[in-house]
Amino acid sequence: MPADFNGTWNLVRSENFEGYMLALGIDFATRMIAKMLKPQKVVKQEGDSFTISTTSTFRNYFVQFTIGEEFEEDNKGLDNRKCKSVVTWDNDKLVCVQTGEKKNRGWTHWIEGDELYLELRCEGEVSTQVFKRA
Ligand code: YOG
Repeated sequence: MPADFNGTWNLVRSENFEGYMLALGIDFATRMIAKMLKPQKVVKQEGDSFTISTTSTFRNYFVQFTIGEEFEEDNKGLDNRKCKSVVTWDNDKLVCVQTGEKKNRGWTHWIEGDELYLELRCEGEVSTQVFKRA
């Protein structure tokens, strides 16, 4: 029985988001705004089908996927690159590989206690974001 990520989650802390944004080539002014944000995630999970919407006062991002099915991801409003993405289960972790111009790009979600974790990877940088239920 895989983990249940359903719910509304608010960012409570993060590590090295600056490094991750630098690896993505996000400009200084945008990074200054982005690092102040406290985004909210709404995860809807039905079996192996997911929608994740991430909203903030600055930009919003929405992604929809089914486990094991590669999809074209357009990172509009983020770094604006396109990539081919696929999400799989690694035990109770949700692992996304984003193949494109940037090496080693992807993310992993998992739940630890009452917290939702998101590890963001790009090139040599790793950022961790932690969310709590709203
Ligand atoms: O989440 O892919 O939950 O897609 C990554 C920001 C900041 C915009 C956030 C807006 C990357 C300016 C989404 C933040 C930095 C900075 C709120 C992470 C790029 C631009 C949208 C993500 C996955 C997994 C779902």
